[in-house]
Amino acid sequence: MKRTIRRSPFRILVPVLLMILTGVGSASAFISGDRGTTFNLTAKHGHITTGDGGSIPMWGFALDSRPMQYPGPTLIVNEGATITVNLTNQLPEPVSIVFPGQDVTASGGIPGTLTREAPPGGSVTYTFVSSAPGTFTYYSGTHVDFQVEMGLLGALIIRPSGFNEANPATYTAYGDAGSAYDYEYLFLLTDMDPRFHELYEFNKLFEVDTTNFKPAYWFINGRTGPDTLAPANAPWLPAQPFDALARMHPGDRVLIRMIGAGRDLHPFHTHGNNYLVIAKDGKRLLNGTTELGWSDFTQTVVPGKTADGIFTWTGAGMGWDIYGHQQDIDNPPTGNFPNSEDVDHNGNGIFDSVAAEPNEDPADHGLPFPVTMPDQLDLTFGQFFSGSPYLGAMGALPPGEGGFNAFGGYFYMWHSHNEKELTNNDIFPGGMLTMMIVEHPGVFIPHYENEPAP
Ligand SMILES: [Cu+2]
Repeated sequence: MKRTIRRSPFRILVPVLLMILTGVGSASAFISGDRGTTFNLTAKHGHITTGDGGSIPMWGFALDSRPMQYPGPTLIVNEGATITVNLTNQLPEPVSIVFPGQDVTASGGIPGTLTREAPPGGSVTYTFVSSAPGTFTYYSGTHVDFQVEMGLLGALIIRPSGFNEANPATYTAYGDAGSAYDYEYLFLLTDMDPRFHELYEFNKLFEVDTTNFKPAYWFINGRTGPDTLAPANAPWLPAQPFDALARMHPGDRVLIRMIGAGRDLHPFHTHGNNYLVIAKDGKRLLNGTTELGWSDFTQTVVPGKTADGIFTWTGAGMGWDIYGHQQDIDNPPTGNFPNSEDVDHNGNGIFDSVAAEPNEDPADHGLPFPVTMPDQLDLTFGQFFSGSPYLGAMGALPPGEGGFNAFGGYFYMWHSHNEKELTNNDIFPGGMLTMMIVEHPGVFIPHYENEPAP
């Protein structure tokens, strides 16, 4: 299926240049992580970057010989496997890992309060059987108030049996049809009081009092806004490999996995639509086959807990045809186009589709855009508006406006609804803030790494 939106060369060139600069639109549409049954993690020192240009000393987990990362590697395993995590400690105090929800056997190392620990320079091994699918977290079980603050945490995702990454038709979170999805995204939420990190950097650990917690940074997947929108593995964020940009088409079922991995709770809020909460703490909300999930638009993401939601957006209820089918926008939609029902409204040789899109709200099909667009001189635009109100279409914008919207999608902010958390050290906007983009059905969004475009 070929996409052939007609645009002037100028209108294509400017967005493409800005995409290269910003990376928006090229983010992963899947959860970046490490697959396997044995993981060799090292607890070590490193630095991360914040959206206000800060550099924060951190402790974090690294896989094999890779640098420390924040959060730690996302461990993606299959249901029923025996998982081994070997932890080596390069930090100046004992470190351990707890895996809430897993029945863990620890061996080696030294005894600790919650589990066995790796002493400085030493190691410890944890094994467990990944007995049930779901969204889980892992974090340090030693000196927790400080070590979690410093970054010793990560996500654990257990795939249900029958899951095949290369076949999106097998995608479910919990093995049942109610948890089936097209795309999945991780939102691991953390917070940070940089003063503790500065005291550590200046060798004043004895002055750290974590009861006096005043966070100034809030993270999604280890990044503050606007870095959340940069691509996964962006070279300028070497210790923060995960993006947090969600992309979908109208009608797609999108699994959102939320993890409270910091010290504070955060009301994570989706614009665009409600979603169905289908699981808590890796447990599917079912009574037999009866769905116990509820519809919501804000999830209170609590430290140590996880929640899963299924989000869908079709444009239903907008009150106008989001594809502009009866308008002359020279925007050929997908499929067998043009066909007999399509019309060249203004006779310029470019056909406009009249047929409804697969997930389109029939009540809105063909309805005109309800207002007259104000004159451009009377508007401010920002960087996310394509210049056209129609999905997948681009329009003219004044010089310097737009540019972050490569495919004429609709942008919705997904963010902490504690508005203070939308800052980087008191600078707005930033913090726990990212975007969801609804893309035209013809825009290719890969389901997995290196999926070939059709
Ligand atoms: Cu909002």
